[in-house]
Amino acid sequence: MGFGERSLTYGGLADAAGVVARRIRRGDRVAVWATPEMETVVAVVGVLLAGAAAVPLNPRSGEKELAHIVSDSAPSLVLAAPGARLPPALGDLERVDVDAGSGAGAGAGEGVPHPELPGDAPALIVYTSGTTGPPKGAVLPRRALTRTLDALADAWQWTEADVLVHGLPLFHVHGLVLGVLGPLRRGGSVRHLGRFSTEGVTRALADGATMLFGVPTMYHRIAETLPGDPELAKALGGARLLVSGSAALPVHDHERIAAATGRRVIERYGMTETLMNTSVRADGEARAGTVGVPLPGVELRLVEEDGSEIGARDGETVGEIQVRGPNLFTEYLNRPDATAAAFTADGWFRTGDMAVREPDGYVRIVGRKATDLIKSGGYKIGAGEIENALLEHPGVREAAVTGEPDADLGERIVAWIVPADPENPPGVEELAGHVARRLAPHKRPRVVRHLAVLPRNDMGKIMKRSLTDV
Ligand code: MCA
Ligand code: AMP
Repeated sequence: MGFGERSLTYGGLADAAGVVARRIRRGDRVAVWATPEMETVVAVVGVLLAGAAAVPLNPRSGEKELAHIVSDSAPSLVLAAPGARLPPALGDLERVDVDAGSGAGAGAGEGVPHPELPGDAPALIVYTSGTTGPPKGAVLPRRALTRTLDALADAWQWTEADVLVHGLPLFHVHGLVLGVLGPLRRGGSVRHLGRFSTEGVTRALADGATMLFGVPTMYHRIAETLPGDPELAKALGGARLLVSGSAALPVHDHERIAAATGRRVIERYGMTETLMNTSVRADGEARAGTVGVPLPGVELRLVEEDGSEIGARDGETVGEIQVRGPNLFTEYLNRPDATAAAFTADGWFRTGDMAVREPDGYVRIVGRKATDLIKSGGYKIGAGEIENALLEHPGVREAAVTGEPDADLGERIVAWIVPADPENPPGVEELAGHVARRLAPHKRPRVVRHLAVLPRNDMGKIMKRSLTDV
């Protein structure tokens, strides 16, 4: 495992994580200050070794978001890299510094009990946005992690010989489960870039990495860079597998990358709550614009509005994707209402994603049920939580948030504001800073538009579909 110049062997990881595990009680919830560094991996592995559940925290979370996550998940302590500055919102939580070098393969982790745990014991609690209100904690059992990673190994012919490179954040499923626990489960290697850059990708692939994981924004930036960067084209051309996920990769970017490198990016489709559902297989046809076929163990169906199943595989009939399988979360922490609403009576999870199926079973996602969910840079962001944050600004009387198409981010967040003082409306910098400080920088509006009134229907509900820049 490598982060920049630093690296850790399996023996070193076992030792350092063993030292962490000794500080943790089985069954507890433990917060992890998830900076893109080695210490985050040691911390998460230590928590899992101890039989506890890790709650990864975005180190850029604002006060309000952090306060919510900490009070909702009630962790017994927070693990952090030495020297990391923790904000006041973490309050009185006991802090334990993680020493990634402890023992350094000398056996310091020996003697740590490896509890036998049932598959439904919680492993991770990952916070994810809904359409309204604060993010919900998806409780991911140990079984979901192992089953999804083994299914991906089958689909991607992923082995211990693979060296994965990526620059994904470590507080979401993509970077943490697929990007870190994935290579560890295979006994392979991972090189984390610290932060994504096309130079970092070139260097790692030229130096023997075999797989690249990224969100569409990263592949878009690669596609933009390729024409002037033959080294990048060569490096990508030599990779075994280029995988995109977390949002749709536009066909234009697929085609530009294929033309410049001779390699096709494959897409997989997942969700925080379900881990991975489908993928284009390494031995299958990489068809741009599709997310492939259901992974081993995953049942997938499309349903009509009334819940009836769509049997047709005509590439035309659109329905909501529902899934069932060992890859699913068990519940939203402290939210039995939301958990119940997320499942049908017979245990299918309602994804809210709309899709068609091709005659050969390939799934093509065509949209989303909720207009109040925005995918920007691969992050899922609820319009409601941004509206609430905006309404806490003294210069804002009314607010509505929408997502607009953006070539780089997929969608960009747009705030429609009725200012408290029309003579002196708050600008984009002011409101972006306000939201970034309270929630997180990726949730900040990129565009602010001022209106005299918000368009509402007879019921008083804001008509978001009429909020377009025309
Ligand atoms: C700008 N910045 C600010 C402000 N404005 N900070 C505070 N206040 C402000 N007002 C800072 C940002 O923090 C950042 O800092 C820099 O300016 C640029 O920000 P931005 O343009 O937003 O982003 P970016 O740095 O260009 O990042 C693009 C990205 C990122 C790398 C693609 O969006 C990303 O990492 N996305 C990955 C999302 C992901 O992993 N999703 C998985 C969830 P600085 O320059 O210091 O960084 S989905 C999932 O897990 C499911 C299961 C699935 O299917 O995968
Ligand atoms: P999150 O809640 O952040 O885990 O994001 C899950 C959502 O990301 C899914 O419900 C989809 O809308 C979207 N998503 C993930 N992978 C893909 C993909 N390959 N193509 C299109 N959408 C995707």
